[in-house]
This record gives sequence, structure tokens and C-alpha cells, in this order.
Amino acid sequence: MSAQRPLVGIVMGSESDRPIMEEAAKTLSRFGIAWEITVSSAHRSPARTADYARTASRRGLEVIIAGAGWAAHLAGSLAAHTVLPVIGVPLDSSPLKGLDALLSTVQMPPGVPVAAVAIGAGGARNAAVLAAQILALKYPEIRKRIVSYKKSLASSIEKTTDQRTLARTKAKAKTNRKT
Ligand code: RP5
Repeated sequence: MSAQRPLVGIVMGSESDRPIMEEAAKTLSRFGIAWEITVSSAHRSPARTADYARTASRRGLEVIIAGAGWAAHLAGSLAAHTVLPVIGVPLDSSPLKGLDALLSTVQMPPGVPVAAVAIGAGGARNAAVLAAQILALKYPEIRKRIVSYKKSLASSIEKTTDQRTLARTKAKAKTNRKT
């Protein structure tokens, strides 16, 4: 795998989505996966969106992550024009706080799936992890990084639990000394 060739295309509906969608980019970088990022809107620039999806595979992309808010049709529009897997990130940019985007992203008609993740920054991060897991089927070095990422998640939970248990034991010992 070349470190330089983008394997994941991140598309967002508006420049205003960038701070959230950068979470996906940061996470991909942590896995050593090259990415590209651009703005395209299913509603405001439909031709650009269709063109991006139609040319994605021949440009070397293997997964697309699409983040949009309001009636979010970006991920679905991209999925309609490519055979690549598309992961949709619903964004909280409307008065409905992303619930509209969640339903628009996840409720794709049978035959044209979008893998919808959680609303907002957590979803953007998960989209990158899911993209990495898809790529790991083909690239053993990405698989290794996911295995160690999973181990680090587990040990961070164990560490917190151990620290809490230790604090409780100390507090109990202190109370016992007083009585
Ligand atoms: C959506 O509308 C975009 O994905 C963005 O979340 C939202 C608002 O866009 P702007 O009006 O800030 O450009 O299409």
C-alpha cells in the first residue's frame, strides 16, 4: 500500500461541516491511511457530487465517507453513483439537532445501502474506524493497527477501572483507621 495514495474520500455538504469531519481525517491519519477531503452538496452541487462518485474508484479511492446535515442526501447520492462502500455521518447542523440527517442518511431504499454511523464528531470518528476495518480486509498492515487500537481501547477501560478500585480501597482503609 502506498502511504501517499488516498484510499478514503471524505466529502462534506458544506465548508461549515469541516470541523466535525476533520475528526474522521484525524482518525484515518492515526491508522496511517491517506485520505482526501472536499466539499460537495447533494442539493446545491448535484452534478459535482455525481461526478465525484462516478470517478472515485478509477481515482483509486476504496471507501467514501460523507457527512451532511439537514435533509442529508449526500451519502445516498454518492452511493447511487458508485459501487464503493459509502459511510454516512449525520451532522447536527439544523434545528432538529441531526435527527433529520440521521433519518435521511440511514433510511436508504432497498438496493442502495449507506452505512450510517452516529450523529456528529463521534460518528465521524467511527466512520473512519469503519473505513479502516473495511480496508483491513485487503491491507494486513491496517489490520495490525486496528488490532492494537482495539487493545488500547480495552486497556484504557481497565486502567480507569483499576484506578477507581484502588481509590475505593484506599478510602475504605482510611475510614477503617478512623473507626
Ligand atoms: C447541509 O446543510 C450541510 O451539510 C450543512 O451541514 C448544512 C448547512 O450548510 P451551510 O448553510 O452552513 O452551508 O447541506
